[in-house]
Amino acid sequence: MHFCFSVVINSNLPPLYILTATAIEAARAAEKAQQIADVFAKFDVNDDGVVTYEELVDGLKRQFKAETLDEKAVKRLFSDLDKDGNEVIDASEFKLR
Ligand SMILES: [Ca+2]
Ligand SMILES: [Ca+2]
Repeated sequence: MHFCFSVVINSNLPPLYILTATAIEAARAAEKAQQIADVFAKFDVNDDGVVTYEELVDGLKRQFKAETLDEKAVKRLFSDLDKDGNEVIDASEFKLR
């Protein structure tokens, strides 16, 4: 313990701190990836690995408990997410903020 403290105090870039920070970053990134995967799975109802426009609409309705949605806004969201323009959103394109 004493050694750890002296490392932290004596160095401008304490290795222990960097290690801890990196581990926390990695854990956060993993957690975020997991959260995105969870949300993606909720939208991908038929579990074929892609979210169609219909699945996005249904998913958003469930998410926001809405009967109707602003179709223009959903279309814009869909085309924003569908980066390669193949009319489906795959997991790598799926990044709701
Ligand atoms: Ca699907
Ligand atoms: Ca796509």
